[in-house]
Amino acid sequence: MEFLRTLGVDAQNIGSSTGSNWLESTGPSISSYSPVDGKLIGSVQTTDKAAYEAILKQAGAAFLEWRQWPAPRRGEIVRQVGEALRAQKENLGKLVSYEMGKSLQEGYGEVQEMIDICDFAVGLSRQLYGLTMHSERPGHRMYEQWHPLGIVGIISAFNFPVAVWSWNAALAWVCGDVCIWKASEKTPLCSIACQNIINEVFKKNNVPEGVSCIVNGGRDLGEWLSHDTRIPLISATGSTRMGKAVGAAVGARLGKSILELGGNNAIIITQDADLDMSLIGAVFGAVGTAGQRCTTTRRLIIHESVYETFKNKLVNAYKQLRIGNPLDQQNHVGPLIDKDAVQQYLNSIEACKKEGGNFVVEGGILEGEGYESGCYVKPCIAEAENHYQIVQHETFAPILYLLKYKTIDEAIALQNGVPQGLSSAIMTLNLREAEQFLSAAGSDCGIANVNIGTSGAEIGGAFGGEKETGGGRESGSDAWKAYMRRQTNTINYTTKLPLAQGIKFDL
Ligand code: UN1
Repeated sequence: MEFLRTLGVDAQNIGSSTGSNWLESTGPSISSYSPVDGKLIGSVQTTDKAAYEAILKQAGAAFLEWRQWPAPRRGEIVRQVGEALRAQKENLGKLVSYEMGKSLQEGYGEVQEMIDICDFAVGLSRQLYGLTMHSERPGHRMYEQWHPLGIVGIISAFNFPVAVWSWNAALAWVCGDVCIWKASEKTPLCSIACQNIINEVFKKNNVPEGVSCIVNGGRDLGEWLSHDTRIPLISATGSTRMGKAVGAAVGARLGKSILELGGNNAIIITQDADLDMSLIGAVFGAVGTAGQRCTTTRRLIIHESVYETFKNKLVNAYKQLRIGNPLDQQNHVGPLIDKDAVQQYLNSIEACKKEGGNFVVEGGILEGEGYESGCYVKPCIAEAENHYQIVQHETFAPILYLLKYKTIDEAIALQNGVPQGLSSAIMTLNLREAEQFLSAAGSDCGIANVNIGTSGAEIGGAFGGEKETGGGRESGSDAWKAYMRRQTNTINYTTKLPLAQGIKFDL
């Protein structure tokens, strides 16, 4: 496969890097098998303690230099990273699709998100604004500045193996920070490919060695990063269980963290919804990325008057889904990431049945030609109740739960009645319902949409959610502020020293 060679991931790779330097490590190697066909793609060497220490040292040294580059010049580097990604969109999109298993369209879409965040960050590099405040004292000026923070540790998940890193890295770089990225051990080759792509840009521009580092490995590496006081900010994406461990470790040393964890996203389909439009949003939301997005639609909360009609539309639509090799653009749905994920999918179906769930579209593993990897499953739909334990839980698989409601208050309560709070949506042409859903008494999620599904957020908005989703925000809006330290400056240009709050203090 030509794209593997072009991206430099076809052979045995070393997995630890400070940029152009690939470090020797004695760590055990991780083999990356494609869920598409079960074949070995390549392998990486995990980072051992010595390589980790060398990386931390180099990153620390790079920061001292990089923080002094003017932000717009750092932006220029990120602009060139965006260009390099444009040139490699096809290859990198294919690798994402092959190593992770999402459809090729979604693989390209993921690289497009990387390009978009680079463009966003370039503009941002001239807009890292602080406020000017009016001092209560005469002849004083008060204002605030945003300064670079230091080393940012990025822990990313398998489901967005390249985009989530770039949301963090592009912002961190224009903010003057340096990054150490630990990719998921399920998609390590994506991290090698990205490092290879940006290395050329960095070398050409004499960017200090250490501005972009990668480490590879499992839980150990995550723990080293989380406990390391040399890393002021950890940005972690993944399960709530992982996030609680990272959040506790970083919190115990009073570091900062951005946590982007599980979702249990619902679409409310009201009696005033455009049902055809709702159908596309619901089906793409539920089966896209084989149900492995944080923003995947897991629950549909449907008004009783349109419940049967919409259920039938869904059942028909599911019959038309083509499941198979995601690199073949005929197919809508690819495989799950691995056999563990398949087992969890099966367990969840069992659990749902035990609690009384009624499957209107049955699930199951696909077998036979093209399905040899054992990771292909059928997207399924169950009528269920919100209080079922399994409905309260995020299963990273294409299982969709149907819930019925009578009043909009009840629908909003169901939508909010889960431990997670990432993405939410309402399908309605009724202004009152839409506004109620978006109000302070409406959806409790970080993302709330009207007449759009739950997945497929643009990079321009802040991305993240509340409750067990972790509370962090990445990507657009003013998410950049988390990557900098705020400094309040007060300057006295008089010959007197008046104290704040009118305090008198004479010697
Ligand atoms: C994730 O699943 O971790 O909104 C991120 C979306 C994508 C990002 C998902 N833009 O579905």
